[in-house]
Amino acid sequence: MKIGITCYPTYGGSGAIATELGIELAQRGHEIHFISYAQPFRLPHFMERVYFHEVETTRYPLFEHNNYSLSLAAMMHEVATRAELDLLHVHYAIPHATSAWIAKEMLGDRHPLRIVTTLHGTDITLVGQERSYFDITRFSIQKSDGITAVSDYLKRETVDHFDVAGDSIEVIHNFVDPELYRRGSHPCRKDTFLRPDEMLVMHVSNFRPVKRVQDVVRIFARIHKSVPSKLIFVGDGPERPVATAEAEALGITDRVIFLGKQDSVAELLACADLLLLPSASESFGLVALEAMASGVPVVSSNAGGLPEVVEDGVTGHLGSVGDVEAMAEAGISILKDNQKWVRMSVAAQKIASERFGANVIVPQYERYYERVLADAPAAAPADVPLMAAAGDD
Ligand code: GMT
Repeated sequence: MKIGITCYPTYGGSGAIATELGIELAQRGHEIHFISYAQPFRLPHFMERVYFHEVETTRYPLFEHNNYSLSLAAMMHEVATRAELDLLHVHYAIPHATSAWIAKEMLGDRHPLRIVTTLHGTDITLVGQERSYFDITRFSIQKSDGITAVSDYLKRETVDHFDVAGDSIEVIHNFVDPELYRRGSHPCRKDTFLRPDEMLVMHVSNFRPVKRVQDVVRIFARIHKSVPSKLIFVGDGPERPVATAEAEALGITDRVIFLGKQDSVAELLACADLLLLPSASESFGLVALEAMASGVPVVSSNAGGLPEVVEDGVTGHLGSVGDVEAMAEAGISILKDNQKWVRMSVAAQKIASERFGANVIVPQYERYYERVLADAPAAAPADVPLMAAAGDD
C-alpha cells in the first residue's frame, strides 16, 4: 500500500506512535509518505520506502495568522496525486482530519483517496470539546472513512460526546518495539545521579497541567521518606515551574533532577526503578507502556485508559486522581520489596511485548486499512486529468 501519514512531528505520544507506525509499515513493504511541518522526531535517518514532505506555510502580509491547515491540505492533495496514495492516515483529529477531508474533496472521484483518522486523546477529551472546535472536530471525524481510537476509554468518550456510532470506531492500542526497550541492552549510568543505595523514580511527560507534575513531586516526597531515592523528570513544558516550586516548598530540591527534553527515553528508562504517572486524564499513557517494556513497574492514576495498560497489582498500582498518599504507599510497597519489584518487572515486560508489541498491533492497522480500502468506490475514468494544475510543463 502507499500510505500518507500526518502527525504532530515534535515531542508527544501521538507523533511517536505515528512515526513508529510508519517505520514498521515501511519495513513490512509499504511505501510511506510523512506529510508535516517538520521531520518527525523519531525518524532518525534515511530508510527505504520512507519519504518526508515538508509543509511550508506561505508568508504574505495579509495572512497575519499562518494558514497551516490549508497548506497541509494542499500538500496532502499534491502528495496523494503524485505518489498515487491509497490512503491518508492522520493522527490527532484537529486540524489533520479536516485538512485530509479538504484534500479528498479536491481530488473528487478521480482518485478515491481513503482517510483513516486516529484519535489520540486531547483531540477528543479537551480540544475537541471546547465550544469553538466542537462542530469542526465532529465533522472531520464523521467525514473520515475509518476511525481508530487508542483505547476503549477513548472510543467511549468519542461515542458519548461526538455522536459517532460505536461500530465505526476500531480500538487499536498504542504499541512498542520490545527490542528497543529491552532493559539489558542499554548501559545504565545510574551512578551519574545516585548513590549505590538509592532508587531512581522517574516521570516523563510534556509537563502540561493534565500530567499533574505537582502530584509527582508530592508522591516522591513521601516515597523518599521511606526509601533512599531521587526523582528524575524527563521532558519539559508549561508546568515545570510548578514542579520546581513544589520541590522547593517540600525541601527536596537536592533530590529532584530535571533533565529536560531527551531523545533516547529507552536509555533512561533502563535505569529507572519506578515510573510515576498521576495524570488527571490519559487516553492510553504511552510512557507507561514504554516503562513496562523497560521492566519498570508503574504507579499511575486510574484515569481514562490507564487501567487498560497498567494492571493493578501485576505490573504496578493504580490510584485515584489526586490521591498522592495512596500512590506513594503503592510506590513504597514496590521499592521496599525486591521480590515484588522483580515479579512486576518481569510481568510488565511480558505484557508489553505479548499484548502491545509492534508485531501484535501493527498488523491490526494493516487489516484495518484493507477493510477501509475494500469499501472504496472505483476511480473515475482515466481521461480526467489527475492533477488540475500540476505545473509540470
Ligand atoms: O492528546 C494529547 O495529549 C496529545 C497526545 C500526544 O501527542 O502526546 O497524547 C495522547 O496520545 C498518546 C498516544 O496515543 C497517548 O498515549 C496519551 O495518553 C494521550 N494523552 C492524553 O490523553 C493526555
